[in-house]
Amino acid sequence: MVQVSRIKIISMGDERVGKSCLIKRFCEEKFVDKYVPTIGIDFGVKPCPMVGGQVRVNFWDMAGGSEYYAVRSEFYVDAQGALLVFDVCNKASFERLAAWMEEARSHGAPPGMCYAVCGNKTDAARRRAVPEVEARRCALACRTARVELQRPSFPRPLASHSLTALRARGPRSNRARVTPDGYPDAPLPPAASRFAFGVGAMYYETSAKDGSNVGVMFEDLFKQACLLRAAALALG
Ligand SMILES: Nc1nc2c(ncn2[C@@H]2O[C@H](COP(=O)(O)OP(=O)(O)OP(=O)(O)O)[C@@H](O)[C@H]2O)c(=O)[nH]1
Ligand SMILES: [Mg+2]
Repeated sequence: MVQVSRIKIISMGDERVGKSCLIKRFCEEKFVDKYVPTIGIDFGVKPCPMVGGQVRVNFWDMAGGSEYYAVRSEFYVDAQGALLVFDVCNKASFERLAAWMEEARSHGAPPGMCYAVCGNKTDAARRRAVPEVEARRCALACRTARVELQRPSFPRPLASHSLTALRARGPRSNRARVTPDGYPDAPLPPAASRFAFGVGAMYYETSAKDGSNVGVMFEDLFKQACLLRAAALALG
């Protein structure tokens, strides 16, 4: 496979959902309670060890406020991966996920860009307004929308964990109804769901405050982003 030396990761989602805190947690293992809004875009670099060598991860952390719509428009192009974040205590931020995907599409995000949909602030369980099951269903819809945007000219093999999960689920007739990461009763035809799992959009319940699932979410996203970049480099 072509060696990937750098990937571009962007953050998407309404203001205050915790995009900057997730990145800070991953890069610096820190959490700050005080809200410091991102002004426009913040840029950061983190070298990350990956199979095959070190990869330079370029983070473009976008401000979520609607007043930054025009500023954000330039940063979708050439991204391989996106954190698509909502606050599990803020239903409106959840309901705007589809609008964020549409913004990405209309501003030139690559159709195959990988999404890690994050339901953030799970530490605040008592204030939770979006049940996990509902969030997982919506994330699956994001996946499906993304798959429909793609021309499957270079379909990728299923991720190994997806294959294991599909095998473990038993008879073929049930396979499209339960996703590898536990989506219930996904109303997808097998071909679409197989392709969706193969391209690797995922849902994670995260907390930038206590660190839950932050590392695994970024690692999975980087792996998918590296595959996408390698495919793009191979195709010239
Ligand atoms: N309880 C809790 N609070 C969080 C968590 N993540 C972020 N916050 C708080 O939520 C507020 C907003 O966090 P940010 O990371 O600045 O949000 P953002 O999405 O980057 O916001 P913009 O830059 O305005 O788009 C801050 O007060 C954080 O301390 C979390 O996992 N749990
Ligand atoms: Mg921010």
